[in-house]
Amino acid sequence: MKIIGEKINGTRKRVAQAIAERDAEFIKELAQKQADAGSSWLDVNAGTHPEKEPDDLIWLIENIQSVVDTPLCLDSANPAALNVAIKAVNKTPMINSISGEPDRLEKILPIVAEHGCEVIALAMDDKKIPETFEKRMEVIEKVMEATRTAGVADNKVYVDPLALTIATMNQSAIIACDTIRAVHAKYPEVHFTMGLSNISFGLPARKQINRAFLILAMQAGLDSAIMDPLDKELVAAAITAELLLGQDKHCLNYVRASRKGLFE
Ligand code: THG
Repeated sequence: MKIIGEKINGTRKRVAQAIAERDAEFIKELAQKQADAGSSWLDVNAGTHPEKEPDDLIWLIENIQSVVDTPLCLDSANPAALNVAIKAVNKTPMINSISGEPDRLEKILPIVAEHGCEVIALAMDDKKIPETFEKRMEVIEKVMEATRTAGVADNKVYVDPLALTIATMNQSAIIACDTIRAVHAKYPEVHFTMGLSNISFGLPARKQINRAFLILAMQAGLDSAIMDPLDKELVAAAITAELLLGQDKHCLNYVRASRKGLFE
């Protein structure tokens, strides 16, 4: 289970404030903590207006890279911002994201192909999220046709089945898991990820829901998630689920986590 640390996101109030005030120390600390907690990538989302986004992304990237060497996951739908950001990174980043939207495929996929990036592919098009796993699968088939044509290997693609909140969509978790299973059956090399906490939006005790959902989705084939790496119980759930799914040879990772006090 690979973690994409979610915390450097300008849609969060405190991060928006740090970006506006150029509070570098706050961002560096978020980067350091998430890296120390075992993140494989750090998501970077400036969450600002398109005109400000390139400058803000560069500022974030430079500060993050001054303290950690964890690869970044550039979270933007803005090709201009991505084109600028990609020149500022020290390591090949993951791009978050493309989708079935023709505009994104035309403008973002070439960046991915040129730089050999990993890329998150959302199971939606033109801002519409299909309501059945079959329709999400159709979108992903279209996206995979495009990534293959662009020369992006299947194992560089991370499909995001999109988990909408269970508060308003009773079958949301099931649909996400079914989408993962269907995509995996047809494209066995493809990876999966998702914004885990979407599932619990609008409900109390969200961490409880996020944790149970992570385990269900891992059973379906989820192998990475955009999540809070500082939530110890969530990380503990991931490591334990991995153990039970036969993904932890000789139980080494589980035992190491236990020795480090993760389960206390
Ligand atoms: N899929 C993909 N990318 C994504 C998402 C997705 N990027 C953005 C988002 N969804 C995932 N990232 C976050 C980042 C932070 C929080 C949630 C999702 C977060 N949420 C808390 C909350 O909502 O209560 C706290 C808010 C706060 O601290 O202000 O922190 O689905 N591909």
